[in-house]
Parts: sequence; C-alpha cells; structure tokens
Amino acid sequence: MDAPTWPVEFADRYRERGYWRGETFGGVLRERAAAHPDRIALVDPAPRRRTRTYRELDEAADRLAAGFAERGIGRGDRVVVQLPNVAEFVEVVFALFRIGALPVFALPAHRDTEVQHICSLSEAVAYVVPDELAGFDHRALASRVRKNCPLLREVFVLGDPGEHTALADVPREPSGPLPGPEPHELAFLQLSGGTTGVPKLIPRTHDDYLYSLRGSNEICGVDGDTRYLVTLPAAHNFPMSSPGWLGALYAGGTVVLCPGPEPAVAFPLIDSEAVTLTGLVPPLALLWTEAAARGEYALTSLRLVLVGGAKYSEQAARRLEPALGCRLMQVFGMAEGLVNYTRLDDATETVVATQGLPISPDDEIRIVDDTDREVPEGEFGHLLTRGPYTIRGYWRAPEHNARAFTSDGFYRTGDIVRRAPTGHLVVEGRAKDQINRGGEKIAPEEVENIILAHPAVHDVSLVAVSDEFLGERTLAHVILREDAEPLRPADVKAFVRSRGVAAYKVPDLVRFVDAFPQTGVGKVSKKGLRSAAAAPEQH
Ligand code: J2J
Repeated sequence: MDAPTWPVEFADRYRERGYWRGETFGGVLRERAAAHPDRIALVDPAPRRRTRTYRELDEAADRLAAGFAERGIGRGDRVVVQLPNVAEFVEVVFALFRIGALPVFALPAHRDTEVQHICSLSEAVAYVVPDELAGFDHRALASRVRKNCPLLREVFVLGDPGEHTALADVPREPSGPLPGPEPHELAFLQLSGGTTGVPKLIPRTHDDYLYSLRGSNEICGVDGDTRYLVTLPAAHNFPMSSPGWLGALYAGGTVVLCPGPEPAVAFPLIDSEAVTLTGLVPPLALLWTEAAARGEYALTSLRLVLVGGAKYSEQAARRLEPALGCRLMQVFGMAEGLVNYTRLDDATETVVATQGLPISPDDEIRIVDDTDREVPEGEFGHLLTRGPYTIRGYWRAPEHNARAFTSDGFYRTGDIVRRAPTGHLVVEGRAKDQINRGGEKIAPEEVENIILAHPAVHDVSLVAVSDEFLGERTLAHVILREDAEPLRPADVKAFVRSRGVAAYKVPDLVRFVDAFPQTGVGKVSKKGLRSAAAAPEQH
C-alpha cells in the first residue's frame, strides 16, 4: 500500500454521518455541467479575456482525458502539474481526475531540485509545464529532469513545446466514458511544506477532499453566485480548497484566475469581474489593506477575504475590514487536512485574535505536552488532530509516518496552539523545524544541505528571524572551512540560486560565524542562533 488510510470503523462512521458521499471530482463536474451548462465556470483574463462555461469545461476535460489516455496515461498514474493560474490548469486537472490519474501539484516557483524530487518520489509518467514563466524556461527544466527520471515518458507544454509535446497537440477526439476512479481512491498528491530535507507527498481522496470543500463552502457562504478570485498560486492547498477554486466550482460559482497577487493586477479584476471572495497570505493582506486605503478602486463586490497560511497579526487584522469594505475570516489550515475558520457570525474580537474552529464536528483536536498528555484547558501545547479529511499518513514514507502520526492515527501538526475561552484555536508558535516565510514554508534542512555542498563551507544552520512584513525571514549561519577563501553573503545566496531551487528558499541573510551555540546535549541550538540574530549582516 502506498499510504496508510482510515481504519474501516472510521470510514464507516464518516459515510454514515454524510461526510463522505461517494462523489468524485469528475462526476461533480459532469453534474454541474448538466444542471447549468451555460453558466460561466472560469474566467481567464490574461492576456485576452477567455471564459469557459460549465459545459465547455466538462467537454474540455473529457476530450483532454481521452487524449491523455491515448498517450498512455492511465488510472493511478502520477502526473506532475506545474502551471500558473490559467484555464488550462483547471482543464488538465479535471482531465486527470476523469482518468483517475493523480495530479501531483508543483508550485510555479519550483526549480530543478524540487521538481526532480517530486517526479522521482511520485514516479511520475508525465509532467505538464508552461513554456516560459517570469523569464524562466520550464521546457529546459523539463529536459534536465527527464534525463534523471527514466519513468517520465511525456512532457506536455502549454505554449511553444520546444523538444516536447504541445498540450494543444494532445488529441481531443471525444471518446466513450472512461472507467474513472472510485470515490474512496486517491484524487491527487499535494505537497507538504516539509520539515525534513525533502518535501513529502500528501495523498488525498475524492471522498475526503470533497467533504472539506462542502464544509468550507457552508462556512464561507459559497454558492452559485460566488465569484472566487484565485490570487495565490492555484496549486497551493489554500486557494484550491479553502474554499478555493475547487470549492467555488463545487458550488456552481465562477472562478476568476488572477495572473498576479499584487493590487495593481488584482484590484481592477475585482471591479471588472465583480469578484466576491478571495484568499490571501498575511503579507499580501497587508499590501492590499494599504493599497485599498488609497481608494483608487471601488471593490464594492468583495464580500469576504480569507487570510491564512501564516500568523496574521491582530493589529493588521483590525485594519482589513475598514480598508477593503468587506468581511475578514482567518483560516488556519494545512494540506494534510484540518482546516479552521473563524465564522461569519463571530464577534470582531474573535475574528481578529483567533485562527478559528475546525470545519467538522468530527475533527478531533488534542492539545498535548511533550509527552503527549493533554494540557489543562486554555494552556498551550502541541496540536494533534485526526478526522474525516485529515490524512493518516504520507505517500510512501513509512519511517516519517511513524514520527508524524501517533499510533492511534493523530497527525502531529507541529503547531503550538491554545484554545481561547470561545473554543477557537489560537496559533502561538511552532515546534516543527520549519520556517514560515509569509506563508511559504521552508524546511531548513533542505536549504542547509544545499549550502553544505559548497566546497568552502564546513557547516551551516538556517534559522528564522522575525520580519515586520513577511513574519519570518531566513538567516543562514555559515562556518567556513579553515583553509577556505573568505566568502561574501552574496556568494552563498548565488550558490543556492545556482543549484536550482525556488527563489523563496534562497537565504535572506547570511552571517559567517566561528561556531554555533550548543544546547546542553551538544546539538546546535536554533534558539541560540535566533537570539544572536539581532546583529547586522556582514558584507
Ligand atoms: C498561523 N499559522 C498558519 C494561520 C497555516 C488554508 C490555509 C492555509 C493552508 C496552509 C492551507 C496559519 N496562522 N492562520 O492548506 O487549506 C501554518 C501552520 C500549518 C502550516 C500548513 C489551507 N495557517 N499556518 O498554509 O500545508 O504551521 O497549508 O501547520 O502550506 O501553515 O501549511 P500548508
């Protein structure tokens, strides 16, 4: 088995209680297309405005599914999808859903290191990329990755294909119905933020993910009139499911694909497309709040903005509603499952100062000390959770699963939380070795391993330092080899960049030290490094 799943008594209960309804993504789209074929499902505004009705999206998914099947992509096969916020992203994903092939979601920012890892770990048979994005040639990246991944048979390119296959050339002849997946089977693999050297893959089923969408829609009031703006990268779990573009499509609403998250791009779209709902990470929420206060755009259609992915300061949260003229909802979620929202009828104090309540009455929450014993009510501790849409284990990672899950199936989130008197969760911090750079998650070990490959580097430790805008930035403490030529911070950053990783993983700051602070037991003290971090960077 590729990943642990829910024990049968849990699965039975989740079905009895109506959480798992036996639907699949392919089936849901088919039903919506039958119910309201001419309603607009997608608006892709750039470079020229294109729309897809539900019928068009349904047909496009069918045709592309037939073409993919003809190219040998079958049920259960993994296909790495790395596309920006465009209509084709949604079409490709639904085509794969129809076949029962599993999209594996890479972020557009990912480079050789990440894509190589994701393709190898998932044993992907195909990889879907844009030709170029933000001046970066994804075809060349695909060619390099293909050399190292013998199982990767196909590269499909949106745009000019170079040496690969154009997505537009995949045959689009309609075919008979494909057998398709069962609701309890995997729908896709999502990426974990990662706390170890390499990210893990998160296996999500049709049943469990569709429940999280239905629950999110109910909490956020998503219906057929919702116009959801995909501001963050569509591949990330937050804009996909909380309630996200999949939630909006589930409800028969309209999804507007935003080509960039900055106010200059998003605000005119909100006005011209009458956007009602979107989701932002805290740094973007800050930018939007400041930009909206300038009053250049009406933004009258906007009803609700969700903010999550990283800690949102209470002070910033208080300013959002008056500036944007809409409701704020905080969301504390994770691609592994559990998602918490403040509620539309919560008092302002609760909305600005807490990270909400779980979606489901069957989300089990435990707040425990270092020995897994529950802490007294209101005190903080480690958040453990299990429930009808929280995974029971990562994909093909038995050793990691033994650490990341309790023996009775609770996921160790790595987050430190407490319960407010209202019962809402408040995120106090983090026990996991991860840096949250404005919602973008960085596993220090992954970046440390890259820096260690530099011939002049003896040892390195990456820590978070607090930052007013991003919440956290990264600082690399580097010990050079005794015989090495001195390096500048810029050399270390350029080295990391040259190894091909997402730009957000390049250390913001680099400092050269002679030794790391040690803990009592002789391990590197990350806490010591953070408190020593106040000193300025050397040049
Ligand atoms: C503090 N930390 C938060 C918050 C996530 C909705 C929203 C976010 C994600 C997401 C998601 C936080 N305050 N409001 O998948 O569906 C940190 C926690 C958590 C980790 C998960 C969704 N919201 N976090 O961010 O898988 O540390 O999902 O465990 O990327 O982000 O990261 P990720």
